Amino acid sequence: MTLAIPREIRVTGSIYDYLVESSKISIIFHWDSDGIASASILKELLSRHNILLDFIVPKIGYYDVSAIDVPRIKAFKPDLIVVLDYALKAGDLEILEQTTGAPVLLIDHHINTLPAKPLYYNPVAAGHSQVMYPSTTWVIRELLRLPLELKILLGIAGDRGVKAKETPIWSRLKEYLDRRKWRWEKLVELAELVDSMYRIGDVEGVVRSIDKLLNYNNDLDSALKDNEWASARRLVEEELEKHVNMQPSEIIDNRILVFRVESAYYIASAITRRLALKYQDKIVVVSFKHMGNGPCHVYARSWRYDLMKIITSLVLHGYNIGGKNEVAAITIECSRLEQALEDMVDAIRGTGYKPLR
Ligand SMILES: [Mn+2]
Repeated sequence: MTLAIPREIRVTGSIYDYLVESSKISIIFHWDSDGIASASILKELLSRHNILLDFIVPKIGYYDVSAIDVPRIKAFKPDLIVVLDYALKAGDLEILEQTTGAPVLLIDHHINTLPAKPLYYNPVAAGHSQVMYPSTTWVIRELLRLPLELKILLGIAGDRGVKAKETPIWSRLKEYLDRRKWRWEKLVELAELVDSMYRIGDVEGVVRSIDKLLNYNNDLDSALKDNEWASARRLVEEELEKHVNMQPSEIIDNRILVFRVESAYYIASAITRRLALKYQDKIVVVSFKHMGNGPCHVYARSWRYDLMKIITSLVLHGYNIGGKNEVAAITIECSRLEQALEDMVDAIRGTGYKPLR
């Protein structure tokens, strides 16, 4: 499947030509492995040209234009802004364009509703299946017709983990892995290492990771031995260990276990995953308070019960919630955390505990 190349791009031949015609580009990228790998791919391509690049990490945990350092972009005066793997809503993208006066080139694969603009490349928002686009690196690969390499795989490993083996593109990945004699688990491990930078809240470390990936130049074994990533990973593991051994603060209907977690790290999703693995016949609900600038969350995850219905019911209550059958996550102002926890528990009880599948 190929993306239709929009008219304006076709004039100059390709998106690559469009990029290299710029002299200054601000690149806003998601703080996770896929975002970092995507930024790294662009840096590698553009560094061969005389283009000034400024890399910008949005405020971790937030997904709107207020998370972006717009004054910094204005001061840099780019002639193009590239947004990678970061699902801003259409209105926010418009604000970004209007306040900076620079066009926005968007490359992403998150579920989103976007107008059909020539510089918006989100095949999932354009109606293609999400399983065909497991990462933003995969979208970039297609757009720029790049050969498979470490950074492209890292994006997939970060977003899909071991589940990448269940996607339709797995056979293509497998062929490449066999040729390089790489095991997919090693790529998932690298993604864990790289993701540790944002989990400990090290924004500069996130930016440094772009260059680290470039310097490792497709050498997986060396990347896995990176000291800075490894020590961040150890900090994250210690923090997770600390919380995974605590007792639930409430048990409801003998099915719901409520945990209250406070951390200065961005581990709401990771800790919920660990606890759900430990209590596989229950529904784990984590009320997460970030002890810093981050957002608060209520997460629910289960291996046994279907949580899909609670998403619709909590959306009706006006919550900012996302998820799948096995997981639901509310992002909430910390002052409203207790109320959100209560509403999450009520919503789960309202489902009548329907088993998964
Ligand atoms: Mn992604």
